[in-house]
Amino acid sequence: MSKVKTLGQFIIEKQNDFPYAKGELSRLLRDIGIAAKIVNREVNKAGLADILGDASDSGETNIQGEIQKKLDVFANEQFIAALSVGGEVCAIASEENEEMIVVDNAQSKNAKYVVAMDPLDGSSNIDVNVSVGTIFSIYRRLSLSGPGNIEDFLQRGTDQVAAGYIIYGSSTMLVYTTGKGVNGFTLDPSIGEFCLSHPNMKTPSSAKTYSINEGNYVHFPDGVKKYIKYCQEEDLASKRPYSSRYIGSAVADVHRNLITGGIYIYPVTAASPNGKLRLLYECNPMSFIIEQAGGKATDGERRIMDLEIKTLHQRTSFFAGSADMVDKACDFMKKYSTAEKVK
Ligand code: AHM
Ligand code: MG
Repeated sequence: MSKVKTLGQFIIEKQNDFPYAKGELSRLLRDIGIAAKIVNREVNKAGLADILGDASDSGETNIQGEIQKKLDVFANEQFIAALSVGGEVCAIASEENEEMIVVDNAQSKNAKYVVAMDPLDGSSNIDVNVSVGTIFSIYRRLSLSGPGNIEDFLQRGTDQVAAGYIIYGSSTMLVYTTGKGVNGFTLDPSIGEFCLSHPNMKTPSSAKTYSINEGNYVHFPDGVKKYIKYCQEEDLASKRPYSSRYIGSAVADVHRNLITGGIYIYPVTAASPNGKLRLLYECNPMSFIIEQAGGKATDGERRIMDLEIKTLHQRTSFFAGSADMVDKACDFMKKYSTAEKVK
């Protein structure tokens, strides 16, 4: 008997852990896995096909004013299509769409979930063969029936039913949680299946990697500046100086730090006075995973998953990773940055 356990087998095996709507959440996760395989196929041949570059000659931009790459568009379409026909979702929120996408078709009549996603995060890395990712977050709808509405998305991170990411890296992995630990699956291209490779992932409470775009140093809050200096100081007991590792794809940076331990920080900066990353479909799902793996995620002061959410594309500063390291960074924020600077 093969010891390989596929994502599909694992989901079914674990579905009794789900608080409700067992078969439906299983099917939804399966739909995400299928879309991920299709996106993976395209990401992997990005250098071969004429798919690199901006979405249109005119430089089509998404609602945050960033240039969309063709693969962003492709990934967005694939996930929306898979979730729409899957029948378990009544609305989708995506980084690439200003408004939520209402799913109102025959299949979605009894849908109980909404999905928020960043279909292709780190897209500036596509052109240079560096890891990118998909992030997703699943909520139970609050509305009772019919198409979903905006209130269905404006729930706190603590209300997430499941969350995960796919990293299209040197291998492709899907990592997810339903609130009962974190499990990682590696895509075996020879059989076309995600196979359980990282059961019950736990992140070390402390480590020696810090990940931040230090090019923005001059614009960081004082607490972050002091924390970076702390990371660079020599101290044998705490194994400092730490190593600096920054890929520029949050999924890849968070994934590495999840496995080896470390801290990822995207603070407020002059260019991003509210932080750069989005609460709904980047920070909340990654925070759910990190916490489930034993780590912590804050905005420098408050737990990310407790933050109130008012808009789909709301941004926040983000300090996430090994618990002791996040605590330390927050100590520096408390000591050297006024509350105004981190809000
Ligand atoms: P994106 O969603 O437009 O790709 O932006 C999010 C990305 C993160 O993946 C990454 O950590 C960060 O932006 C990098 O930003 P910067 O280049 O400012 O360091
Ligand atoms: Mg993104």
